[in-house]
Amino acid sequence: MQDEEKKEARDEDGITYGAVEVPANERAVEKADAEYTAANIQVLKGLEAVRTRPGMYIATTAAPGLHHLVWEIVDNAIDEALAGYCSHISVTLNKDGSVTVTDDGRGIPVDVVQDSGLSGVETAFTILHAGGKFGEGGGYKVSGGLHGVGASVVNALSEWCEVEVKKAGGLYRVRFENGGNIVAPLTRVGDVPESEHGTKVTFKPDAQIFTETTVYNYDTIRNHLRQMAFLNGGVEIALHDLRGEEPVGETFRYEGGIREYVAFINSGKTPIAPEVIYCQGAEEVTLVSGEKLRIYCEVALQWTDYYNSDGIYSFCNNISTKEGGTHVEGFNLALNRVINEYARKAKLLGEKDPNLATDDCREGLTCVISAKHPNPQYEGQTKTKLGNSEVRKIVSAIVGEQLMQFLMEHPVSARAIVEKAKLAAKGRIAAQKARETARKGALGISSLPGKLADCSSKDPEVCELYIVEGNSAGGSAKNGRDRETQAVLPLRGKILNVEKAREERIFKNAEIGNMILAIGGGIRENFDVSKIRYHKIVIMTDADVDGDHIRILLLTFFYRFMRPLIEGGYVYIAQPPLYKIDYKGNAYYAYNDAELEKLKRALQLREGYPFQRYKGLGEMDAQQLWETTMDPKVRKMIRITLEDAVEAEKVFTDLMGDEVLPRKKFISENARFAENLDY
Ligand code: 0RA
Repeated sequence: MQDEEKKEARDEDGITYGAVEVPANERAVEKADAEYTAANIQVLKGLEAVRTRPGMYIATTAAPGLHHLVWEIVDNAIDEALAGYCSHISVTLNKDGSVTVTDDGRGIPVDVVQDSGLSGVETAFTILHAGGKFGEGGGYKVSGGLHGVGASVVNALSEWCEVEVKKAGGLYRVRFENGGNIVAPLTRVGDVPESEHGTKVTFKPDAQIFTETTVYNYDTIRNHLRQMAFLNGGVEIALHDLRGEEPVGETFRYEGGIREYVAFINSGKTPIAPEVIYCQGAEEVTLVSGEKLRIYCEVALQWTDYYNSDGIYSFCNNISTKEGGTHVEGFNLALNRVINEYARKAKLLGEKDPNLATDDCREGLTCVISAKHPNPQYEGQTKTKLGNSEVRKIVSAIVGEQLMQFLMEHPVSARAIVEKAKLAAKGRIAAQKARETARKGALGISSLPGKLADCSSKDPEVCELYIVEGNSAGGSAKNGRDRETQAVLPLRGKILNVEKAREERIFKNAEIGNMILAIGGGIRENFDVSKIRYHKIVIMTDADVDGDHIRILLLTFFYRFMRPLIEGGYVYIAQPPLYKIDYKGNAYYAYNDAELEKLKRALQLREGYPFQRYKGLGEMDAQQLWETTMDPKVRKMIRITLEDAVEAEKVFTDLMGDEVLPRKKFISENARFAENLDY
C-alpha cells in the first residue's frame, strides 16, 4: 500500500496518536514507567468487572461462551479484511488449549493512544469498548462481533494472552496474564521485512471462568468459519487443529461470497432455474444528528423444487438475525412486488387473477440476505431481529430494481419462477379448502372411512386403533381382534412422505384422509386431542426395511399433523414376534434372536430343531396375530415419546429430507426415539 493511502486510512480511523514523532520502539520503552503503571491499574479495574460478571459480556460461560472468544478475535480480523487490508485469516487450535488467530492486515497500531497512555494494542486488549475507538467516525468497524465487546473481554477471560504485531519493519509483542495483567509491555522484539504486516493473537481461556468446558469443538469452529467465509467473499479463512496426533484442518475461501452460500445450501436439491440471482447496493443515510452512515446490503437467491417457505437466512454485520427484521421485510416487499409486476407484464398472470402472495413467491426459495450497518439496533425476544427502519427501504429498492432486471433479461428462468409461485398459490388455496374439510371431519360431519373396522365401544380411553401394513395383515387383524375395544385400519403400501409433498397433495392422499377421519381430532393448529376417538394408536408393520420405512412415514405424519398425539404418548408401535417354534402341539414365540436362543435352551431342543421365521405379518393367521401381538395380556408394545420437540424436529427433517444416510442411520437406531413398555 502507498504511504499516502496509509496516512489517509490512519486519519480516517480517527485515532489520536502521540504528539511527537518518536519511533514506536522507543515509546514502548518509555512507557514502562510510573505513568504506565497507573494506566495499568485503571485497566485492571475494568477487566475485573468482566471477570466478576462474565455473563454480562458473553452471555454464558458454557461452551457457547468459550467459542464466542474465538468469534470475537476472528471478527476483528474480518473487519480488517472488510476495510480492504487483509485477505488471509487463520485460526489454530493449539495442543495446550490455547487458540491463535492471525491476519495479514495492517497490524493493530503500536503507537501510544493519547487517552489511555497505552499503545494501541494494549488499549484494544485492556480497555472495555476500546474497539469502537478504532472505528467511530471512519466507518471502519462494521462487524458487531459480540455486539462490540471486543478483544479486552477475551483478554479478561483468559489465563494468558499474547499479541504480536508486524508493522513498519518491526515485530512487537505484549503478554497479559491472569485476566489481563500486562506482564510484558509492548516491546519491539525484532525486525521483519517492511512488506510483512499483520496481527497474531494467542489466548488461553481461563478454566476458572469456563468451568463447564475449556475444550473447543472442531465442527462448531469449522461451521462458523465457513459461514464467515461465505458472508465475506474473497477472504481466506483457514482452520488448523493441532490437538490430535496428526494435525488436521481446512481452508475456506469463496470468491462468490453469498452467491456460493446459496449454491451450497441448495446442493443436493434441484433448482428450478440455474442462476443464483444476486442483488447488491449501498446507500448513505444522514441521521437527524447530521451523522452520515453507509449501509450496505447484498442478497443472493435461487428457487428449488422444494415446498418450504422458510429458506431465508438473514444477517447483519455477519451475525445471524434469526428473527429477521427490516432487511427481511424490505426483501419480502420487493419480492412480492416484482414477481407480480413481472407476471402481469409477461402475461403469465391474467388481468382477473389475484396477486400472488409473498408466501407463494417464497415457496422453494433459498435466500441469503446480508446487511452491513455501522449502527445496528437489535430487537425481539433474543435480540436477533434487525430494527433499523431505514434498512427496509434500502433493501426493497436494491432488490426491487435488480431482481426485475434479472427477470427481464432471463425470460426462461423468469417463467419458471413465476410458474412455481403460481403452483404454490394453487396449492395454498386447495389446502385451505382441504383444511376446512378436515376440520369438518373433526366435528364429526363427515362419515368414517369405509376401510376402517371400528370397535363397538365409544369410550376413547379404552379404544385402540391398529394401523396395519397391507390388506392381508389387515384382514387377520380384523378377525383376530377384540371387537369391543380394537379398531383396525389397513394401509395399502407406502403412505405419502408428508415432508416432501405439498399440502394439497397430502390432503388428497386417501390413506392420510382415512387416518385423519378415523382418529377424529382434526389436524395441525386445529388438532384437538380431547376429540380423538382412540387413546392408543398402534402402528403395526412388518419387521423388515419396508415396515421400518412405513413406520417412519407414519410417525412423521403424526409429528407434523397431530403433534399432541405424540407428545401425549398416544402412539405405540406393535411388536410382532420374529420366530415361532412348534413343539409338542404348542406354539412358542420369540421376539428377537436372544429370546429364540433362550427358548431353544428352555425347551431343550436338539441342534437343528426346525423353527419358523416370520417374514411378514401376513404369514400369521388371525388367531396367531391376536395371541402374539394384539392381546393386551401378552403383547409387547413400544410407546413413542418426544423428550424434546426441538431435537425431534431436527431428527424428522434429517430423516425425511433428501439425504438418505441420516434416514438409514435413524432407522437402525430407532430405539433411541422410543421407550420400552410392557416389558
Ligand atoms: C485500526 C487501525 C489500523 C489497524 C487496525 C485497527 C487493526 C485492528 C485489528 C484487529 C485484528 N487485526 C487487526 N488489524 C488491524 C491501522 C493503523 C495503521 O495504518 O497504522
